[in-house]
Amino acid sequence: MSQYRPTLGLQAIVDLDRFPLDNKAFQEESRQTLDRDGVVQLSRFLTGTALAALNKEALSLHPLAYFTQQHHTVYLDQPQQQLPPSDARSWKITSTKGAVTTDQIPSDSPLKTLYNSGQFQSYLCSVLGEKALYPYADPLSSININYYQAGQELGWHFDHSSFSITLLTQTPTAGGHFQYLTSMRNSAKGDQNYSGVSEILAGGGDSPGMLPQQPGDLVVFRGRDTLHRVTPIVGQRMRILNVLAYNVEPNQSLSEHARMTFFGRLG
Ligand SMILES: O=C(O)CCC(=O)C(=O)O
Ligand SMILES: [Fe+2]
Repeated sequence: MSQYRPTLGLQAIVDLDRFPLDNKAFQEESRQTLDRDGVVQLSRFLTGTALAALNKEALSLHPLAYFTQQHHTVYLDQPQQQLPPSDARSWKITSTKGAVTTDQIPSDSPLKTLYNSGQFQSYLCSVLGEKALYPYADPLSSININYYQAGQELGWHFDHSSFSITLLTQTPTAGGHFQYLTSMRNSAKGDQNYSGVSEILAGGGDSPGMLPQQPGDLVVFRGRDTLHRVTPIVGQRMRILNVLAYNVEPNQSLSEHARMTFFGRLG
């Protein structure tokens, strides 16, 4: 027997009293924080009802997750073995996580309501300084649920994309900390900062900042020039992170190579 589940509207998903998404002053405050820190964290953004629904959904979809382990550099390239082992271009980074894709998430999921909400997208546009945001043209990449199990991690890296939007719904038993160091390269100017990045990989340099994330938090993050990682998960409770991915141009698909790597299929 199928269970009746009322579709939640935006006001039932987001705490709009604390986070008035269409308020200009609130948008401006978030934009300034993002520009200054490279990250905006809205603590307990989700209502308790939405958080419980999303966690239940993520746990029920977990058997469908595709798990991968990758080796790459912080720049997401293939390690150049001919360089000295201490060089950031040869230093091998490991990333392991599982992903459930957009097409596997029910159409009435609060994740989809939030992702498609005009009010939410307008807020993001004003915070990010973008005119419009578009979903991926392929059926897999717009919304993903990521699972990090015991021992899994995302090693130090820079993102290809200029921004990411995530919603954490479950913290692990221990570990799984999001750490970051801002302004560790200047990709717009082609400055990869090999020496500074190599120093961090060797355990030196500045101590990274840590984002103390709680279930229900929304994070808007600029990861292209900010070196970041998720430390290994410890214990049996998984870390569960929902990723809302948008494009700034219409009709874009995630590359076939990336889809095969992260999802094991194209559609
Ligand atoms: O899991 C996270 O919080 C960050 C994920 C991340 O950095 C990435 O997917 O590139
Ligand atoms: Fe990242």
